[in-house]
Amino acid sequence: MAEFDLVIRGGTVVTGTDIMRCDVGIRAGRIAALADHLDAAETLDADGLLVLPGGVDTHCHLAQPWPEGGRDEESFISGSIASFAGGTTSAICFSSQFKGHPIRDTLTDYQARASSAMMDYSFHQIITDASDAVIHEEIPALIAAGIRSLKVFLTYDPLYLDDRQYLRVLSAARRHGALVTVHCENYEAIKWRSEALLAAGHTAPKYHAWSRPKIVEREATHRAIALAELVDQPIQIFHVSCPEAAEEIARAQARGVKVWAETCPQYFVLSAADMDRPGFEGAKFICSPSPRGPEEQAGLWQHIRRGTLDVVSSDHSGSSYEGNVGKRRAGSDAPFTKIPNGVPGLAARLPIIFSEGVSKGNIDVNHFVRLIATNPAKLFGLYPRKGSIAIGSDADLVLWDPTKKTTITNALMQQAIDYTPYEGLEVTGWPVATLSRGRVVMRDGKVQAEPGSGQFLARGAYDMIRPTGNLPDGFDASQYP
Ligand code: DUC
Ligand code: ZN
Ligand code: ZN
Repeated sequence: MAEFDLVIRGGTVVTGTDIMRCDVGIRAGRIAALADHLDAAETLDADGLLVLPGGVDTHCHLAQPWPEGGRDEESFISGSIASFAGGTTSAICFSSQFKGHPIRDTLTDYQARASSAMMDYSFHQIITDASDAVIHEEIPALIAAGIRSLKVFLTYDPLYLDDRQYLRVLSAARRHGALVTVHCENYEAIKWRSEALLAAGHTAPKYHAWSRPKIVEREATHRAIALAELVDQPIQIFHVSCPEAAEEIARAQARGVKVWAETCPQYFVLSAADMDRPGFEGAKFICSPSPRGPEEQAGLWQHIRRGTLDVVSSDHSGSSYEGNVGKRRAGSDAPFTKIPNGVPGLAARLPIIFSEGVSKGNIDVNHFVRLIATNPAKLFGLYPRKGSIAIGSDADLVLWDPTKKTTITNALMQQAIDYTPYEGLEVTGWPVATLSRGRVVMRDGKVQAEPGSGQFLARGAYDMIRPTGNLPDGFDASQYP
């Protein structure tokens, strides 16, 4: 009997810290050996290719229900196909609570939808209503069930939490052991500016960026951190779009606050100018925070190199451009306030960050692996099962051609959403095969996997999210919510 089920032969294995020319032996879905030469009945030739850990995308919206009816267009099946096409093998998506309703009203249905996934997956739980029952009963039950991260919005109707409600969520997370992830933009400031823009007749997509300048993100980032510091609760700031917000994070990190931060591909290759394309086309680029400009893009790379920003996820959130359920839901001349936010990026994430990062000399290949796989896996309690190439880890791997030049098209993204904001972007570096727990699920762009073959990743307690014990005056208010 062969010692391994499959051997990846002759590639260059890259982890978050090391580069090794060796074979990878896979047995029962896990990495069983890394060695000079391994024999197996079945081999996959990786000569000339990099062998990377499968991407871990800790921020994507799949089949997420909306309070006003409907749900995100990308299903767990189409989302898995896009993920495998782009070299991602695990994702954390969002179970949403509707204000005034218990979490369980939406969670059971969401779990049923997710069970069709082909990639491995977990959930963040969005908290929109910090009621006593949610704080004292539902959050502890969720955490016990392996959902170890909560998401809160400091803006967006009807998701937004005020500061007191946010504090209640932070303190519940501290008591029971979960990470809190935060969407940071100032609710009142955006509302006020949007009303003023509309009153002045400024309704086109480009005014989306005008309604939420960098200051509203910087202010909310500062506040999110300050309140987390008050409670001594670890947090991750989602989708940082500009160096001004990153500076707030860097200052807190320098004080020893447990705050981490992600950014996304859209903030490196899209800009506010894209929302000013002719007609309604600008709608394709509307997402929040807004894409900025070349100066901010350069500033974000600096914060990546400094380590302020240590995760790049996609924030895949899709609404098709054609038809009447996506970006045109409120009509083709809808004001920017009525155009759904979000851009798709599950398949584009790795190619864009490799190309803009490694191929253009902004970061080295180990840093790339840390950003797209190792750091997100560690921060969300999936490591070492996910996020690295090590004995005993799941054999989630991407065979990567670092020199292949590709022009991104929506067909290559293999997603349900009918457009990509990256259409025509040239990238250097492309996935040629993806393995999920030892199964070859993508080869030369062809995805093959059984719906339902993905596994739910229940997450237990882990060190990164333990509070520091540094309370401003020693008083642990989280015991008295
Ligand atoms: N911003 C988010 O925070 N989520 C989904 C889409 C978006 O643009
Ligand atoms: Zn968000
Ligand atoms: Zn999001």
